[in-house]
Amino acid sequence: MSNHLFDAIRAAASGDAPFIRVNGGRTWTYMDALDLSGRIASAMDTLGIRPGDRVAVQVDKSSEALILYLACLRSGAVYLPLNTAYTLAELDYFIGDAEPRLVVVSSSAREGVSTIAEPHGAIVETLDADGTGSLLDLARDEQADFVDASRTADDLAAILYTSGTTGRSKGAMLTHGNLLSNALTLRNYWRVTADDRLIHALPIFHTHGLFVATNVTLLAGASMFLLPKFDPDEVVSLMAQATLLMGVPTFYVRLLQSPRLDRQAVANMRLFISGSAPLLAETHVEFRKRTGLAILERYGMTETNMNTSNPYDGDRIAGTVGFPLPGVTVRVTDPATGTEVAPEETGMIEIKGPNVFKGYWRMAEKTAAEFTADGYFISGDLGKIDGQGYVHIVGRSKDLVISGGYNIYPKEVEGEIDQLEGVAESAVIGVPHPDFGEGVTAIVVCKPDATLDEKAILGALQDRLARYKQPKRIIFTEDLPRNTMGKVQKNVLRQKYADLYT
Ligand code: MLC
Ligand code: AMP
Repeated sequence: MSNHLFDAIRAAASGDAPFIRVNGGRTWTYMDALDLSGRIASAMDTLGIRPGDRVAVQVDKSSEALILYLACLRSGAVYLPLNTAYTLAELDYFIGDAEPRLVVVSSSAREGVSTIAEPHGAIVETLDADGTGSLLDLARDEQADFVDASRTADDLAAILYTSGTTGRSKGAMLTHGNLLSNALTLRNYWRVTADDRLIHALPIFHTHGLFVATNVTLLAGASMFLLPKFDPDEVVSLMAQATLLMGVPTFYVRLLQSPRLDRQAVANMRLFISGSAPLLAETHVEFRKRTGLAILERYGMTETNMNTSNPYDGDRIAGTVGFPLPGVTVRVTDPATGTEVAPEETGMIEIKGPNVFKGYWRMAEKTAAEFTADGYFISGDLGKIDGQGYVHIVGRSKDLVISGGYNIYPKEVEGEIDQLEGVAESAVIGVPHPDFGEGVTAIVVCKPDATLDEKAILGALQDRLARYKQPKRIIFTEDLPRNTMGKVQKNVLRQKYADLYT
């Protein structure tokens, strides 16, 4: 029997080497993680979880939460992490769509989540940030020597939901093969070894913190300082003991605000990596001036894992996302004709390789629509490949805002605002924001005689949308600019409000 991804993780693990270091707390060795993941997998087996069953997890970041991910790999379950910011209303959809057999939440959320999970036949167990909870109570009495489920490269390891540009959120199905191939490629490209110590300050419910940061660490037999969240002061303090940081651009913007960030502070650090959103060239330049180190920017997506990376040895060029990773093919096509364009010309970025996902959960038509006839995934990102082969991302054809590395789909926010009494219509856009990169902004047209204000609209969105999706500002206007086809001209609005947050 073999388990495609976990066998590789097991092979890279050296028993008594450290895996997770909790600042001011416990250090987990690889052996500790194997032991607990075995017990949790056994507990899930006792609960009736079988290979292919979905396990939805909405818990605070902790060592035990990462080990639960490993337990799912071992039991053959499909890991389905959910942003802790999601409201019950949002959770209801994910649970209904994915039909998980088990839902793991913090104890404070158990009651509320049970009311939506149990009607779908799911069992609800708990796991808290301090490593306690009903799931671990069950695991304590179980055997650690769990026999890993047999899983091939093509079997699902995880489903990560990405919001749809039109309509419902889509569950991106990622296989054992997708995750292993990408993690090995990144490990080699970025030269990660057992000597590396990563500062892990990202959330663990997205590709960046879960697959890029965690799988790469595991496959190198390296270790990580696991922080509950990003705190610039704590990160600067840890740099003396660490070698690697992976972050979204907001991390680097905030680190630059710390007077403690200088050459001395980074003397032990080998590599700073940025991704999930565009890193401003000025951030790259400023960081280099302060530290002497060039941030390495890479480009990825939930559906594809990582596609491109600036080089480890060669020039890391600000404003570019580097070269296609080994084994990944990136091409740029004319969105109207689908034919490949010449170097330096802008078009749609398309991707093919072992990193590309299997499809959207129970959405065969949507999956088919996002692939070309010759098997490339259509990213929705607009870009070009320059004469030296560096990929540049110049825009997006998808209506998407990226704020602090989180994706917000305007259609979802507009849908909530448009339902409110007194709203005639709305347009949600992203405009430059000094901290989050883009700030979610709603332009609202009220019905005649309506008495709505910003506070009333924001108040109404509280329980409907995760905090990071809620607009930072609401602007009222008489009407929305439209083209001759009647389509709202968001580019006009983005220009008009470009200086809102500066
Ligand atoms: C928090 N808030 C945000 C926000 N994060 N608002 C907009 N955008 C965000 N990203 C809200 C908070 O709820 C809070 O609301 C207020 O803004 C200020 O919060 P904060 O304390 O400043 O936020 P903080 O907790 O420090 O979080 C900011 C952050 C975090 C940047 C550290 O958002 C983060 O860790 N982002 C990483 C996202 C990520 O991992 N993306 C990878 C996706 S994978 P209030 O109530 O106080 O007003 C992917 C593929 C790939 O994209 O290529 O990697
Ligand atoms: P997600 O759906 O959360 O995985 O977000 C994927 C999207 O993030 C991509 O399609 C890009 O639009 C964006 N993205 C990721 N990395 C970068 C980067 N380095 N520069 C610009 N955009 C990026």
